Amino acid sequence: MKNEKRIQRNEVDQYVIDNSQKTMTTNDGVPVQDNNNMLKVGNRGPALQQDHIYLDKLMHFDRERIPERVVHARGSAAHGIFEATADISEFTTADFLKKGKKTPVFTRFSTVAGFKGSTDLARDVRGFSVKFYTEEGNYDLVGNNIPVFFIQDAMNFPDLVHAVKPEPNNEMPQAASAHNTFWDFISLMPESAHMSLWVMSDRAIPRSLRMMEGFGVHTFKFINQEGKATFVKFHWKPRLGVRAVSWNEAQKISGFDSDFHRRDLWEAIDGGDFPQWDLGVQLIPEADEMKFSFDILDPTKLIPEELVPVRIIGTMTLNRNPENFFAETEQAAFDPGRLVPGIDVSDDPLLQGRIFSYMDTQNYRLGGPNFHELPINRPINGKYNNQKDGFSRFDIPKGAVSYFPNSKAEGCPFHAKLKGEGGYQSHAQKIDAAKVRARADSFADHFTQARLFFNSQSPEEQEHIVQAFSFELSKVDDVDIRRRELAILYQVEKGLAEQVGHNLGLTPPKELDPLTLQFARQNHPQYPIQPKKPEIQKSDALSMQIKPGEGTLQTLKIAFLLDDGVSKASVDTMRDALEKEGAKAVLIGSHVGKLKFLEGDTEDIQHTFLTDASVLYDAFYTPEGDSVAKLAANPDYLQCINEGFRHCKALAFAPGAESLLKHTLVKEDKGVILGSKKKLIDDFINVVKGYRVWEREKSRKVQA
Ligand code: HDE
Repeated sequence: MKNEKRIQRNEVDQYVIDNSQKTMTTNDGVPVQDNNNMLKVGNRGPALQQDHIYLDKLMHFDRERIPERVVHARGSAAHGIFEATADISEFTTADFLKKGKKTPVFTRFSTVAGFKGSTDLARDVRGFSVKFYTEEGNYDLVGNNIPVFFIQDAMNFPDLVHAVKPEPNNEMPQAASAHNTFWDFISLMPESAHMSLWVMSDRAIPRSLRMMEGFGVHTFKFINQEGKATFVKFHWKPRLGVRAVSWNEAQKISGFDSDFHRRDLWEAIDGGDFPQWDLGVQLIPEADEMKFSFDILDPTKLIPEELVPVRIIGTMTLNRNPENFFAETEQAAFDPGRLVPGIDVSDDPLLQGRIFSYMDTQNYRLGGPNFHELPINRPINGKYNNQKDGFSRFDIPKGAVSYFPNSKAEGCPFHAKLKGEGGYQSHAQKIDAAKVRARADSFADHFTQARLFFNSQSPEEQEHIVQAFSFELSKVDDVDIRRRELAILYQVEKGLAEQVGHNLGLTPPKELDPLTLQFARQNHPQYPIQPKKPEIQKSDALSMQIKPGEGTLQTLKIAFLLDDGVSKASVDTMRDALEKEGAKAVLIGSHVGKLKFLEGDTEDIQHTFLTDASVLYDAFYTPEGDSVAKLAANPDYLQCINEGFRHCKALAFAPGAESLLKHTLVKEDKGVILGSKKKLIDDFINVVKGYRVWEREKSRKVQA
């Protein structure tokens, strides 16, 4: 059934190797007769150096690791298809964006700071890279799940990364920004204020990779048939909505399942629940380049959707897991400079700097200039040029001619236009300026959009931001750094600085720290520069709060907490209703294997209180039956309920299970669902549609 739903493989997959029914061979294809014993002198004797079969195996093993990505090392990916759904030919000639066109894609999500084996639930930005295998060559949209960035100029990037990575003397902490060097850097760089608010929000701890937005971050350009440019910002909007977990949950998930996001993506695709995102664009005519109160080339700014609406132009569906993590996910080489006709870069100085770094890093990481020939990186339309040789050349170019122009190969390969094909053309932009190392004054307003972001959050979201700053800065042991960062927060929003200050036992300074000012003046000698009046004070699109009627149960995981003796009827009525809504009901008992129902029959279960924990689920249901007495004495059950309550999740109890409440710390509220059959089910579904009962935090005065 799930295979039927899969979309056909693309050409890249002709390289997939299947060992089934094959005889084992060495890497040279020599059949191996004994894969257990080295060649030895006698059966107890020393080994022989002539053992080619052993050497072949170990030589390969010794080289099985390649350098991991300097940033974004931890990632998970999937294949899929992009379908263009709107006619935008007046703006771009990009072939894959022509209405109705379907293009294979490979999409990789990642955390930034942690090493390859680090936890998925680190507080961090998530990478969102999409490789489109278009008929005009590969196009990579290498974005993040946050629409802005920490810095404005690529020159600062290695320093930012050195600051957030584990400290070089003791290599601590792993995959975490809550340490001295990160906040030392950030508190000296007021331009990172906006992004640091996003990273301290729950956007940095997504519920699932399938429930995140994606952003191209920079402004790019669309180029049309006449060579006319239109500025464009890219957005990916998840069909499942944007969801996050709470920080306390995130930390516990890291312990119970550090592959939580990777597993979730894999299992969803494997089970036929293909995640989808709509691709949206914000289009800005060239004439409007300077129209806004901020500079559209500044990557620390977003364009509020109220000023330029997002137009949906296509849909991406991820429908196939990789066959092999290393060959595909690890060897995938993304590059924001990899563009196709109809799309060009803008002058954003961060983007300009990225163009060099990605190509360079792939050359190093993948061992030379032929990484394009790895199956996962190959363009589906083929590549034909005169480039030669280099490490690991897989293709075998034919003939004596590897230069251009030539007559001996009749001028082949041709220039695109000689054959009447489009070919890539850069935007013929006119520039008249001096070469300088400097930054535009239009990049000097660092706080207005940070304030816009904060003011656009719900009270609960704001509270989470306060808690996140408080957590991170409490882990910083240098009071000067704490104070410097508080001064930045004060510029963003007095109340935010005061609340964080309270948690740190400090009064936030009203003025930026002299050291921060000194650094800001390296870029803007007149800093602070009076900002322009912002167009808006609040933008709904920046909040993750679910609007009434917009929530869905699709693929949310609901734990049924039970034990032997549970009533099958009580399980099945709820399970059927939830599954109709697209949710996943998971039975959790005290042992794996056969669960015995009150009615006598059995069901195989996979999950237990030993292997699982409340943080791995979105909501809880306790059915009735003889199991209830057992659960009352089960500390893992009680902890599950208490934690579910703390993390603002919905908790439903069948009428015969309500007595369990008195053993827990739960206080009844709209998320504690009791009642008889239909009402119980309807109320439960309604509350879970809202995802979390965040209001509970306020009423209990306890952080989730
Ligand atoms: Fe990256 N970035 N980056 N970055 N980045 C890399 O490329 C770099 C930036 C992003 O799934 C590296 O292949 C510089 C912004 C993603 O494989 C490296 C600058 C955004 C990924 C690199 C930036 C990103 C990377 C490391 C500042 C959001 C993972 C390994 C000028 C728009 C791609 C690699 C994947 C990876 C450099 C800033 C997103 C070193 C110099 C802004 C999603 O080349």
